[in-house]
Amino acid sequence: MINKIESLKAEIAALTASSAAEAEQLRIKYLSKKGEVTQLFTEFKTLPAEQKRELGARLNELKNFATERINTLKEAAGDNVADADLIDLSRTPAPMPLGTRHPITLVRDKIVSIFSRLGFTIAEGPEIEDDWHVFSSLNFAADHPARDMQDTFFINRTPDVLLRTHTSSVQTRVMEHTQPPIRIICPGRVYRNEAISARAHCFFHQVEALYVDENVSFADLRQTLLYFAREMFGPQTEIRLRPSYFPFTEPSAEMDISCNLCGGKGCSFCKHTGWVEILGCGMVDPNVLEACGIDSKRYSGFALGMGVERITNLKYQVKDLRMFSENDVRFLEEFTAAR
Ligand code: 2U9
Repeated sequence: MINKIESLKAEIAALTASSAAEAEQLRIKYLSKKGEVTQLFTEFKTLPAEQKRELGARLNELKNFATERINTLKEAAGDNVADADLIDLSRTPAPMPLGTRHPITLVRDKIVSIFSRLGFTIAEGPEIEDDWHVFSSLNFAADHPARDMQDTFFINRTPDVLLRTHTSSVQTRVMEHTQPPIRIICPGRVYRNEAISARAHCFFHQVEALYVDENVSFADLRQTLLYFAREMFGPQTEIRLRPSYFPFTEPSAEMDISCNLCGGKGCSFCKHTGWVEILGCGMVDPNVLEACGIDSKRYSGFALGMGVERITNLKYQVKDLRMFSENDVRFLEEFTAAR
């Protein structure tokens, strides 16, 4: 019996198959009910007990060896006829996971699309900027705190090479080489030297808009804002403007919308006021128009700016700003339906 086992083992080790069908024939020859290896098990039953212990182990080893060897031959042959028969080629394939757009992208695209419908076109500019386009052209005083190292990232500690703190630098660049009418929307990433927390981050995203032409008035600004708020948050949305101050606009205002969670009745989200702040705006300061080569006696303009994270928080109630940059798939997958 030992000799038989050893010679079968050598025989099986030397087997070859040029197709899966051939390998299947080998399986039948050695491992089927009447196969040569299986026959040895039948013979084994008739042996005296004292021989069974050693031979049993060898026989099992042979069976495992034969199974593995023939499977390997089948896989190597590739054209696995038996498997191919099992594939239903008419079956609808399993859906491919498509991924989702990032919530900031979704909201940015929505803001841009609302302003596009009003005739605004997209303008973009560099994230690494100079003092003129980020501060000086925008009427920032020489000692304005935003120019401080504490608030702005300066590259190589050079006062004239910095990461933009707002996308207003894009508008100044456009005004420098374009005469009105100008109607642009500027989406982009901005950087501020802030400690990272649930409510602040060292980078975030803005969308700013600028409209410069003859006779542009505060009424044009207000109506544009009302259209935007209702397209973004629903037709029942009300707006209110509160006086504010920015170096680059005069007069300036901050806009609140009626709380989209409680409908203006008052809840913990709007601190029981019925209103939530969403953006800043104003009439472009004549100094800014002049600094960019536009005649402030002939032209006037309005501008507005908003943080995309803030709008996203209002729309989707995201409590912690850090969620936007951690790329936790469980968070991102919540936006599948909004795709
Ligand atoms: C030019 C002239 C004027 C853009 C404006 C704001 C008001 C504003 C903030 C909202 C939240 C920035 O992201 S935030 O921190 N923005 O309040 N931005 S008016 O005014 C301009 C821009 C360019 C040439």
